[in-house]
Amino acid sequence: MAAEKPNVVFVLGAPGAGKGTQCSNIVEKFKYVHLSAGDLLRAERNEPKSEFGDLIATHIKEGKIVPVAITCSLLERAMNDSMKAGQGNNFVIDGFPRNQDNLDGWNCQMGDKTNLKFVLFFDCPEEICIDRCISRGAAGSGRTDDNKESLKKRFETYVTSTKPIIDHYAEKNLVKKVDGSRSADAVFTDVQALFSS
Ligand code: UP5
Ligand code: MG
Repeated sequence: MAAEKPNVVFVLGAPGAGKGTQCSNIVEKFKYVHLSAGDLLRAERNEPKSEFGDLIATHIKEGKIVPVAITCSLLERAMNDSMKAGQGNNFVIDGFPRNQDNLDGWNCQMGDKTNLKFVLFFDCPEEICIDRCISRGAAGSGRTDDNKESLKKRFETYVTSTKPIIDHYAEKNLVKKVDGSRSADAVFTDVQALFSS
């Protein structure tokens, strides 16, 4: 890890709330590297040599959260690779931490090595989120979890496991909440204001 601690913004919200879309916007406009925990897990799942491929595949399809040791190691490796490649040390970490196991694992492995700036939370009603993911699936996203059955489970997991983590950070005054139900451009106007301040 570099001498200067990397800055981290966690980006949380329900499935389909717009985390990935807005992280792409953030990277275009600000000096941030986007690390999507979900993308890293999907890449690891597709790696023929990975010992975790089957476990990750099942967890994603069932909307369950992969054990933190796997996710945290993927995130740490991606951060190190990115810093070695000279891409800077500001990271938006998308879709993590999403349960208590994630939070504890991150704090233990990465807490002292990173500087958590804030948590960006996209608040968006379930019906809108589900419509977005179903449309994305219908348009050929290829995601094994963009179907009604998986989405029901993803939402259950979000409500029971991830929302308490957002509440935990809110208690520490670390959450910046944005209404994610509007157009992507309108959402980004608010996001920009947060990153510019
Ligand atoms: N869209 C986006 N913004 C829009 C807007 N404002 N108006 C209209 N449409 C909008 O957007 C979703 C869709 O909506 C897209 O088609 C987009 O164009 C459109 P996106 O930006 O992708 O939303 P996002 O919140 O990123 O939705 P995503 O489906 O990626 O959320 P999830 O949190 O469910 O997915 P993730 O990839 O993070 O995780 C998938 C699974 O991996 C989890 O269920 C879990 O099994 C596993 N996982 C872990 O186990 N641990 C982790 O740490 C992370 C993931
Ligand atoms: Mg995403």
